[in-house]
Amino acid sequence: MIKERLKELRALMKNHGINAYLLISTDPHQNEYLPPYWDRCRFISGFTGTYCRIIITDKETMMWTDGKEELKVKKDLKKTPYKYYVKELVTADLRMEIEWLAEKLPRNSVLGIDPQTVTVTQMDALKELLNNKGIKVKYTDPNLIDLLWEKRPTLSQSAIVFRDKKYEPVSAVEKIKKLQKIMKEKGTDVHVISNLESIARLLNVRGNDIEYTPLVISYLIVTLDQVLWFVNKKRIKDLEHVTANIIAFDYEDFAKILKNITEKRTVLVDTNEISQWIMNNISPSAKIVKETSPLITFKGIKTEKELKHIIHANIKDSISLIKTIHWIKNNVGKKKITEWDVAQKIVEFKKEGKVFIDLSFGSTVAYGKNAAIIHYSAQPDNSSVIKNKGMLLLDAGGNYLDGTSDITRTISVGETTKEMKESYTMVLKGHLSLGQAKFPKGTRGYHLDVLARRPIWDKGFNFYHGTGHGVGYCTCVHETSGIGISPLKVAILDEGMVLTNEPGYYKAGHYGVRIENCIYVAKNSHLTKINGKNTVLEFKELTMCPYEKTLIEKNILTKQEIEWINNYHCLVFKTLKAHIKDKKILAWLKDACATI
Ligand SMILES: [Mn+2]
Repeated sequence: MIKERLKELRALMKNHGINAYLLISTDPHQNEYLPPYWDRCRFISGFTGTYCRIIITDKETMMWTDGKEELKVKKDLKKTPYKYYVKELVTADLRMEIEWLAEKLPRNSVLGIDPQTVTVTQMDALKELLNNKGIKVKYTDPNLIDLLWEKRPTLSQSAIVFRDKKYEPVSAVEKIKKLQKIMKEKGTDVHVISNLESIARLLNVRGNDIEYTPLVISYLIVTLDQVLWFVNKKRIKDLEHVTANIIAFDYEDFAKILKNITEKRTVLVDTNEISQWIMNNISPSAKIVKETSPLITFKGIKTEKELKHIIHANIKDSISLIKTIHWIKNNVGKKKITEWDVAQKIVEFKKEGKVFIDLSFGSTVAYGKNAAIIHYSAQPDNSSVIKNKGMLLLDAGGNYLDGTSDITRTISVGETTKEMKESYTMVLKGHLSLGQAKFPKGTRGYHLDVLARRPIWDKGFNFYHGTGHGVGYCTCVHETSGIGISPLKVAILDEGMVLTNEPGYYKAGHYGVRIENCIYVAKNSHLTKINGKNTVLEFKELTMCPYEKTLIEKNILTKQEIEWINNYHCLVFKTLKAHIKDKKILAWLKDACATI
């Protein structure tokens, strides 16, 4: 089937005068997780993972993916003509892909690209790379895959939810006014928005258009006196909500109206967010102002009231994981439990939490050597039996009306080796060192990355994923605000930001350890100033789940680290005590949180 599709695509390429076609696993909104409607990479390759880039030439088919997809890519591409490469570090540019392409094609060849799947920033870099290699670009609109895709899935038709005041104390009207004021100050009069998380947070709307991500597929154009929302109008049950000069248009009308409304206007665009296709559809008479969207800050910084909800959502989510761990510890070795069974239990316990919507991503339940595969996901027909020996890694999160969460715990399910304990303790040291950091205002995510990595580097190891990512508010588990802790995250950390702290260590073929808490940035309560001037910030814990005491090698911890662990465990028990009704679970938790 894949071979047939490739044959058809190559015929189309020939008709369009294209020598190679580039496919990127994203959509017109630059989503990380795609609705099936836009999963063109899966259609043309059979790849079921999330991240990939594909180049198809007349003779070859090549895919690039990242470490967390290694297992999937191996399995999915087995019976296809695809070759693949697993990247150690994922970057936004396409240097590696273009270098490969330049070796395969003579100069003056033409590369076809769907301009909806690249941001303006990516396209600028891509043009330069291609120019250096003498390769020309041809935009295809529509995407060539769409022309041969029969029985294509449809987009969500479900009703759009307008959020309750309880969760959104600041109304859409107020937020829009604030945005318009900023636009005016910047001397701009139109702002074009394609990022779905920005639209959801600005308009206080949610949907279920993408698995695990309660967003609404739409575009938004904000002018100084109007808001134009391009969305499937049939999905708005109660048009009353669409007030305050918000006018709803059909999604398909976006490009046409964009061209008209931007005529001779000054347009604010965030080139890291909007696609080249949007840029191509702005009136040529418009003056373009390229700047970070003010909505990045709107999203990234949670208000005090939002934080209160987020704290509550994280308590519920922590309890669900505690119940899962308690269930595993009570049943392992007594009856047959597979990774898949645990994944089902996770959902079951999360559903007990009030206003739970769905998981915030597909849970990872990885036993033994499977945990060395980052983001491994057990399948119903292919999942390991958990024996009462070694370690188990659990990474799961939920979306609740009052917040989004993400927790990882590595637990012991029986006898463990000294090496495992040392590895666990090494990761815990990194996790504690970052979590306990006090830093001056102005510090950026990448400044702090070394804190989590140092204890791991000291042992001659490293981990190939980010140390932390921003977490949304009933939106994306990987927030699109650019916040995070990794060498690539440059955003300045500020009060009210929610992110994760998740160092790890993976020994291929043996085991994996990751410890992850959701945290938020707050003013430090003791040190108020650095050098008598700057505000001091710190992280506060959102996740309330004990570390695995049986995996802690106390003799390689410092006195301070032991104190941090004891303080955290004390806080966990104090916070959760009133919320846990089951006496057995409460007794288990008390023990798990006892002083070491
Ligand atoms: Mn995470």
